Amino acid sequence: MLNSLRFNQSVALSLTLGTTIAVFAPTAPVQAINCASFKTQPAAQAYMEKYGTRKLDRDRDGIACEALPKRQRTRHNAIRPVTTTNSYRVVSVGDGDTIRVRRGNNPQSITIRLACIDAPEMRQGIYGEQSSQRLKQLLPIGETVKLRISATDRYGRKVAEIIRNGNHINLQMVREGQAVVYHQYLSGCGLATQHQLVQAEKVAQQKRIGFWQQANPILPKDYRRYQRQR
Ligand SMILES: [Ca+2]
Repeated sequence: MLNSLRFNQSVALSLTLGTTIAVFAPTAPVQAINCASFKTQPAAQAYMEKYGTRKLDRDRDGIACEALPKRQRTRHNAIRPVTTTNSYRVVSVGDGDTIRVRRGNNPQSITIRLACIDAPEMRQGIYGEQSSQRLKQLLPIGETVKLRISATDRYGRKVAEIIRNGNHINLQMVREGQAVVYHQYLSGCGLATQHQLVQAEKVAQQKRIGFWQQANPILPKDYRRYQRQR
């Protein structure tokens, strides 16, 4: 009787172990995901949008694996204008112009590129980290924000103006010299906001605050171009 019980326990244990292995084994490859796991940048982007894997975006600009080949630009991945204003919750902050948000109880978060502004790159001296830190203070995790989404960029990020408690965050970042105006993409914001952004940048430059403290500031877009040419 005792032996039979032991035998049954042993069978039950093996079955449990067998089941455990069968359940957990398939998840192992996910742990090893990195940029080498994808053939194209859009494929890596789609994976990151779904699972939020940080390893795919070490410079925290919301673009996964920028070194991977991009598919040819098609109507599908060109910038598409869409304008909606809705409430979202902050999930995380990347660099000074990128965040992730979630709408309602939707389990999937989306990447947002702040419209009309350009924050220093994370490798641009102390200014990239400072800008990211400031955006984290302005947009604490879990807070509700309103987004005016104006487009989807070619990396699949939503381009948006962000309002928290009536404060226009994109404009605030420019006021504090934590981001510069992205003049070539100014049309992503409402007309009144465009005017405010340009004025705010002039004042920040004159007062030499944040990024404008530098004797010879390199605009983030120029910094990225130099990096690409290296
Ligand atoms: Ca990136």
